[in-house]
Amino acid sequence: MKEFSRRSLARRLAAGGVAAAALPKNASSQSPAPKRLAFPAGFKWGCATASYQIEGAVAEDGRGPSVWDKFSHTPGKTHNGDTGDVADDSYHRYKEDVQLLKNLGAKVYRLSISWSRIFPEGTGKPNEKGIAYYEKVVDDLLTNGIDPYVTLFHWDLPQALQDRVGGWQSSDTSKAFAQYAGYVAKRLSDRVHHFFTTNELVCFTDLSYKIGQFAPGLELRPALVNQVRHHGCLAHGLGVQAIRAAARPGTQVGMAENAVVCVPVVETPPEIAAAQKATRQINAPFLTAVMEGKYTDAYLTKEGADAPKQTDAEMKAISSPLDFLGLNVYTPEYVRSDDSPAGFAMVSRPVSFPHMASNWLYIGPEVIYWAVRNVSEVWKPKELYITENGCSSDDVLEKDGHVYDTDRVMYLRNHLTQLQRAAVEGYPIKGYFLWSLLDNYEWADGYSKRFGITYVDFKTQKRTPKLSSAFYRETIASNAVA
Ligand code: GBH
Repeated sequence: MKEFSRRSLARRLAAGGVAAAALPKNASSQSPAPKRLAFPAGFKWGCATASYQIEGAVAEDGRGPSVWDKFSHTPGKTHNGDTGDVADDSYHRYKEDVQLLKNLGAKVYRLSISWSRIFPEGTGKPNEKGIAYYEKVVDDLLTNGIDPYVTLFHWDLPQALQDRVGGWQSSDTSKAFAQYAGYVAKRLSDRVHHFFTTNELVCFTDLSYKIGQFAPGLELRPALVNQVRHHGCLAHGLGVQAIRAAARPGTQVGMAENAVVCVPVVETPPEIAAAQKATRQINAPFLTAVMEGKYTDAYLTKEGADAPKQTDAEMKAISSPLDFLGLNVYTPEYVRSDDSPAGFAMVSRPVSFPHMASNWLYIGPEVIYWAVRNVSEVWKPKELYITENGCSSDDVLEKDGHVYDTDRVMYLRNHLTQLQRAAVEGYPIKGYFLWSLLDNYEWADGYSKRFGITYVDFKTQKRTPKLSSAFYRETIASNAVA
């Protein structure tokens, strides 16, 4: 495996780098490393992936189809008609991928489980081969000193549930999720100590049932969409209860949410207050409901007759106390104070606002500081993790065998600098999962967008750690921003 070693990278930079050239004549040829911004001792560094994006092996060992199999095989739905049929073939190459993590020095790894490997029909009889696969992966991680963090639902809903009950249009799917979550917790909680219920409520509800950009690709009317959102929240809540009931004592439960991150346009008390008001309002159908056990009056009033139908028992389940909260953080939304009753206004982005290779991925590194701080101050969660952060880049595998993804390093370095700021200010941030370990199947964008710190040649499945891997390894080794 060709990769940057800590020493050879240093040599390369010293030989040809600007720093060496700028040194006074009598200085040593090795310029000292800048003082690094340190993270608290024991900070958990890792990477994240998701089952459909990396596994492939879609028809193996009894796996049932998911909505993404059907959607990606429907002409016109994904870039170039790309599917996750093979993806990174991690189903067969997981040992190699665990070694990539080990070489990074990762302490933790966030992986997701494919529901339809465990319950091919969504409910009913579990498939022993499905659970056996994840037992193998988890055991290999543990053997290599890496603590697995397991996401139970990263969008690959069993197609059988879509066909039988309309997927997230029915609370039967929320109940089916709880059964599945409880079953996995029972089977794996002897070796997995952290579970996430759902990944990004807005993506498998709004993007999937309102905008139709993600599987199953529906465009429902507002009342139905609000009900879908509610069923997503309910799946999370019933899932928390089912995991607690089935898992060994001490098992920690949380969720991974991409709450809209409201960044104050200027860091002054009135603007910060506006951003925090916005945080509650903008996330009303999702994280606010989970943290507060009710939909905000503003949300219910705005939706009127289209508001979700709900019961007290459901809202109680939805707001089950969590051991930790995971935040997937990518892009800022800027907020300012104003004199409206809401007390805030969203600020639109100038056309010139910079973004990464994905058009939506606007770069505002302070987003990660404000994600942690707003959520901490508004809801006071016990513990926080960044469950995803990272970016796409138009990576090129150079003739020398390396990928110099300097833009990704820039993105990561600046986000980690802002995360360190939150950590030293004392917010309860415990760890960081970089998205992603590998280039992978980027949903509707297919293979056109690479998010990995490891380059994957999708023809040969050859893995090549990029420059950003060397950056991340150095960061992990020093527990400080490299
Ligand atoms: C996360 O979603 C996912 O959890 C992960 O699976 C994914 O690979 C990763 O981020 C990178 O995308 O095309 O303008 O309509 C992040 C949330 C939702 C952001 C879909 C981009 C499409 C915006 N994503 N959204 S647009």
